[in-house]
Amino acid sequence: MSVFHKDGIDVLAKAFIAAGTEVVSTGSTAKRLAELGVQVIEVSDVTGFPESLDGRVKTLDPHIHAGILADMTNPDHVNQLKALGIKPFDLVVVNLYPFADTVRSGANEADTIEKIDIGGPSMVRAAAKNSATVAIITDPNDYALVAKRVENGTGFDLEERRWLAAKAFAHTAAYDATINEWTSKHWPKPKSIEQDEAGAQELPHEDSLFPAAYTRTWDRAHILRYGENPHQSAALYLDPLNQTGFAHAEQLGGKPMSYNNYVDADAAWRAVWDFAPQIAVAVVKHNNPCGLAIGATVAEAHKKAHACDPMSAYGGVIAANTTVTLEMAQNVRPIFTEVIVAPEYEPEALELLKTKKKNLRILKVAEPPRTKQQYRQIDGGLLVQTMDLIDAPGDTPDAWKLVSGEAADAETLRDLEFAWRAIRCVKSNAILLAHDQATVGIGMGQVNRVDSCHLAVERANTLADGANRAQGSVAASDAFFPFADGAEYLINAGVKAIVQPGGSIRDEEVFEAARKAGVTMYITGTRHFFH
Ligand code: 93A
Repeated sequence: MSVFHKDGIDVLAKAFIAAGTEVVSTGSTAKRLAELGVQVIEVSDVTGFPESLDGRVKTLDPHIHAGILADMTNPDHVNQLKALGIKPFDLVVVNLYPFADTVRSGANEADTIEKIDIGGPSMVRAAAKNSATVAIITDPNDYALVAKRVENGTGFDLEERRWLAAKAFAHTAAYDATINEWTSKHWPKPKSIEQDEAGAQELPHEDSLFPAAYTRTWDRAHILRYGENPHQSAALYLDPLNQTGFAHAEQLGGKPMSYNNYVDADAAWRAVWDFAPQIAVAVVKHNNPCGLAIGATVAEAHKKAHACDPMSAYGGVIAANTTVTLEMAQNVRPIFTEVIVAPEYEPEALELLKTKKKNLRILKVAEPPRTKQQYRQIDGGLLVQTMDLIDAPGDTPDAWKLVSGEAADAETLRDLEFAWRAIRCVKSNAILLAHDQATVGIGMGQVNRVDSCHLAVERANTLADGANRAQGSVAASDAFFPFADGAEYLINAGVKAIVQPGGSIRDEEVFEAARKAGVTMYITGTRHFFH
């Protein structure tokens, strides 16, 4: 028995004492077991070798490993062990050095390396390989089960030992993958090797941006009630190296999160942080914003975001990038909302939401998003890309090129920049109309850009009071206009300025349509497709 975390070992100790089990153990585990009254044999007494090199060599010894690996159903192994004077083990209990915890704690490199367990996984893998005669325990949740089997003297049967072995291999695989993730991030391929690799393929992005995509490990958090639809099963897995991200949100109220809640709330959470340090609120439905705004206060930002499309906001998800105030909570109260996510809540705001909106899932997330890679499974493969963050060249107005009309005044430019940032989270093809740093009409997810233009204008102009919000608004397009028709439609609807990537072979026709109408048009050179 060799465990880093000593929690729960009293249960085992009691069983070992009751059964008169002979226990071999390492340094501090042995000490703890002895304190609990177990007759324990120090590992160095078995190996005849002191625990050395600051504990790096404790159990790495044939006296231990032959005892674990001997298949006692094989007479030859039995004879060899006898000749060597080595006793076989029936049970191995190991709890590895906490590598992921150490990385998360911000430990320096030397301390992190020291927490790479070598002897532990060797014993785990040896015992798992030899499930024919050895039971391997790596999960403290199984201690009670071990105690039961030890106390009643039955031990584990073969089927049980194989299941334990499968669990153990999953454990060491995940452990190594986490180490791999850390090392590939911190120890990238050096220039010296790249230069010496004859004919090395030039990669457009640095290899180290994709640490261990295929061997990435995720800890299963819990099974979800169902997936995107009730007939699909689903689970949430957590990144062992990021315990503060959105997936680790603290839930302060409401029903359990559903699969779709996670998808939408994560999208909303990402969207609002694209505007930091400004105060922003997003209302998201089906992974698309139906309102997004910046405000002087969070309540104002929410009011503006909600006003974009009050009908669609029904049953939506709300995200704020700052503390939710009582004023905002009061405004949210009458709106049917699935999830609210924010870094913090005023106590009175939280109280109001918890008591007056019992079904509202209230999430608190410690940190802005920092995920750098995105994965998408395809049949027989996995696509990996770096995340689309709003920091590409071309994302700020100083990098834009004026191709039509007069340079925008400060207020228009502010709205254009807002619209450009907001377009990042709208599913393609995306056209977004904005006014006063708030969306007023969003056309999303259409298979041609003109339809998105129609939708954005229609949404802008379908408020109950008959307001024509397209008139005098600014527009952003997530990718270039392939033809002039989309831009013309926006111009005819009264849009006063447009920002778009440019790059179409018909750019000149598009620019010309804007020039003819005296509409300001900027090109960014960057696009923000989102599928
Ligand atoms: O440094 S090690 O890789 N070298 C070893 O030989 C070894 N044997 C067990 N780490 C080793 N262990 C690990 O020590 C176990 O996996 C466990 O996490 C820990 C228990 O040490 P102690 O009983 O002194 O707390």
